[in-house]
Amino acid sequence: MARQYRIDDLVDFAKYPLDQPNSVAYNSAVADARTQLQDDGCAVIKNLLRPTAVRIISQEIVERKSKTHFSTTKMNPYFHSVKNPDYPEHHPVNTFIERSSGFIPGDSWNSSLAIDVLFRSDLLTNFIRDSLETEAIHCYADPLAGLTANILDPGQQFAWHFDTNEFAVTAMIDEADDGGLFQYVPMIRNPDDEAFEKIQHVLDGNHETVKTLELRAGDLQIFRGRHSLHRVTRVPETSKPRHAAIFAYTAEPGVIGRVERTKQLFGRVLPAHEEAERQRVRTDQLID
Ligand SMILES: O=C(O)CCC(=O)C(=O)O
Ligand SMILES: [Fe+2]
Repeated sequence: MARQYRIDDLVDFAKYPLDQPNSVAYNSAVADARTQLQDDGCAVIKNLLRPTAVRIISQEIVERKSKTHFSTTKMNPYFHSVKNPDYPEHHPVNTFIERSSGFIPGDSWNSSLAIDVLFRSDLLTNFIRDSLETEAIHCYADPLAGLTANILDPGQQFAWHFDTNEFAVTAMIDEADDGGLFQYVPMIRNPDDEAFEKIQHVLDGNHETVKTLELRAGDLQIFRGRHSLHRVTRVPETSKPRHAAIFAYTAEPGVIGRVERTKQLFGRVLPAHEEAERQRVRTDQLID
């Protein structure tokens, strides 16, 4: 399908010259993002999107809202909903919290849409890569989980969890009037330490280590969600819905999500998921 939008229709290049990586403005934006990411695995790029881009993407999301897969379940931070007798009762693996939000899946979009142009833009990906100080990043190859919109309708929340992909980028499109806040605990675990005690402390409601973001429509958030426990707080019944575009990237190319989690998030799997289960590409041994 023909592309209607160019990346500079969507991102204000006067403010963020993604096409001029040697410019002072580009380098100062990258330096700022790097500092934020080094400090706590999360960076907010304020007003990256033009207001018109926010309006266009909001409409793209609203038009596809009926495709949202809502799966109201109680889940642990690893997206499991069934008790595991190998672990104690009072343990993150056996602590289940409501997740009532939903995703519009990756196969709802097409290349004519602004949301897709943004996700697949090499210029934006380069900026994210430079901010993360990494060699290369790749659009998450999962056909459902790569490009999604996270939907929190009034009354809904997204429970504490870890992501399976190394990095995620969120473009806030429609913020809630109240609530619907992104909260996280920077780098609470690492590949050598599951940090179950620290995680349980947060799940028990102790929030000294919790940070809260003030994301506004048009802001971009770069987040290392594999190691930082995070959630979106409940959107009150009185608020308008919260819509965020979620761009998932991986350090390695060709990563596809697990069958079980894909079913839970999207209610179905595609042949690519079954195939990937057989030939798994993973970069760590964390429980999920
Ligand atoms: O909507 C957000 O801000 C983040 C959602 C999230 O954590 C996720 O999709 O894994
Ligand atoms: Fe997440």
